[in-house]
Amino acid sequence: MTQLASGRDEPITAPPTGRGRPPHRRGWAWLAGALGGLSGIAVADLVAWFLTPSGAPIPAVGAMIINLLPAGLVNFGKEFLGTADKPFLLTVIFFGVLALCGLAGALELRRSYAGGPVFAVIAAIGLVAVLTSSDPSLRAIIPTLLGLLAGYLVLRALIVRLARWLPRSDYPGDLAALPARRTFLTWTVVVAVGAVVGEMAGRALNAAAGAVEDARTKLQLPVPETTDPVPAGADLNVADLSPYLTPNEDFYRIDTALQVPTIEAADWTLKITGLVEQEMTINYADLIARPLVEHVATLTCVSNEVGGDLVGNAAWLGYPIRALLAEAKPKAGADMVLSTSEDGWTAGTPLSALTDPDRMALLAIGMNGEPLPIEHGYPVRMVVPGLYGYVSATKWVRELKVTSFAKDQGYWTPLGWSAKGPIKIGSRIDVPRKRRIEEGPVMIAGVAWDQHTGIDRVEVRIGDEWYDAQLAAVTGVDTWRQWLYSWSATPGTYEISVRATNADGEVQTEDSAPPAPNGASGWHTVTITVT
Ligand SMILES: Nc1nc2c(c(=O)[nH]1)N[C@H]1C(S)=C(S)[C@@H](COP(=O)(O)O)O[C@H]1N2
Ligand SMILES: [Mo]
Repeated sequence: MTQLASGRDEPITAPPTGRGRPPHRRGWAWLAGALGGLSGIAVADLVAWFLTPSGAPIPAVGAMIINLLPAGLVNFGKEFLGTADKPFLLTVIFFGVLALCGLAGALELRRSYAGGPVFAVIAAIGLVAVLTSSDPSLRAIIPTLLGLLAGYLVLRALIVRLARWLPRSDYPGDLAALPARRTFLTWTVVVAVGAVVGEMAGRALNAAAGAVEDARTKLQLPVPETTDPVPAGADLNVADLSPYLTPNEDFYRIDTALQVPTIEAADWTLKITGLVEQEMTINYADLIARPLVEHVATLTCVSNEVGGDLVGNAAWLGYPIRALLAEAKPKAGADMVLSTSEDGWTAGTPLSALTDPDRMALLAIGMNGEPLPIEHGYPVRMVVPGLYGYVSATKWVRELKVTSFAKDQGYWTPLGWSAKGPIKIGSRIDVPRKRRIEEGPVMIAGVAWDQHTGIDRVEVRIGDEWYDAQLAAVTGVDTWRQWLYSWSATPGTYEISVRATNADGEVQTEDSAPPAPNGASGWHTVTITVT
């Protein structure tokens, strides 16, 4: 018995006694199971906060239940409980899960691994819920999976120790049960404290992130003084062709942030420091009280491969950076602005691009008529037409330090990327998307860009012949331009390439270069078989 009580790798066995289990052990087993469940929920919530808010399983299950319930019942709940209906539902789910996990604990005590299926079923419901949510993604399943694993490991650890704790009354004079009991109780207390603290932290963090998102959606954007009205002919309305303005939810996202910074607009400030005559700090209210402009500009990532999709076009609402810099008054010797984000990421932008009266470099607060989405830099980011994002487009921006390229460098520069990153001429074939098509009239269409210079010509090569594409209208030189060529396709296999010419007459080079160190080049080419 001594060995059973203290052995580490004993299987869980029923106590060798005919008198059955004293009832209190069952109670402890339920508690152990519920603590396993709570640990699992805590881990899932913390991981969800870290990775993706839509991965938190309980709110997802709540939303799923509301969707599944008949509308009448949902409305009844709303009338009956008012705004408490959602918290009420979430509380019911929470304690329902803990009760089921308690059951899993009782089963586990009776037979090794018998609690596993109960945990698996609970997790499966959570997985279905996150995958059918309004914002489903593969990474949204990670919190629930890790929660399942952690929860079940905790349950096992507690039940194994509980099984070793044999009632002393069955073994008069055997003190071995005493350390076993102490071990189990110690584990229970440690797990309980850890799980409660973890879950409280997870909830607080998720709630804070949720509060920022709520505030964001309620924000009323000021009306800009000037806008770039999008001309009717900017969109050629070809099926599958990238729309002129990229919807926010389709806009590519690139950053080094593991956890998206969530900043309340009311807490946001921007410092302008360094080589300036007048250091200054501006807050959100000051910023949006200024005359704002809306400017359409295409953002491109230096990592974009030829034919890649790390490029998007949006109407940015913001305040010209040059106006702020004019107040701060850069000193002689400065040629760069090092912008720093909430998460410490930095970009080094040529000062000249930010003070250029002809270039609309913005501190942006809005994107396509909405407050900036959190993952695109809410509450404030930089957008500088003509420069790759890594040297200009700092999201969650908190500081502009006026300095020099000789003294400072942005995040990616020491990692092998050029200190300066003017955008290269680019063009892409979007349609046809299919590589095998039928003969007859076919639209070949795509987008071409050379921000801040503008695109004047796009040519398509089909086989050996070059053809001029039709160009769509644009708001100005800072955006991409749709192009279209209608082709009468006859059977055969064709290589189709595209090249653009900018407003300075520079033709996009055929020489192919990889993204590092200063952007990819070459002609986007696709092979199409016509049958
Ligand atoms: N804070 C922060 N801002 C950042 C980055 C980053 O990693 N952190 N990446 C930059 C890069 S490389 C690009 S291409 C653009 C992308 O902006 P988007 O995610 O809104 O498309 O953001 C820029 N701003
Ligand atoms: Mo980028």
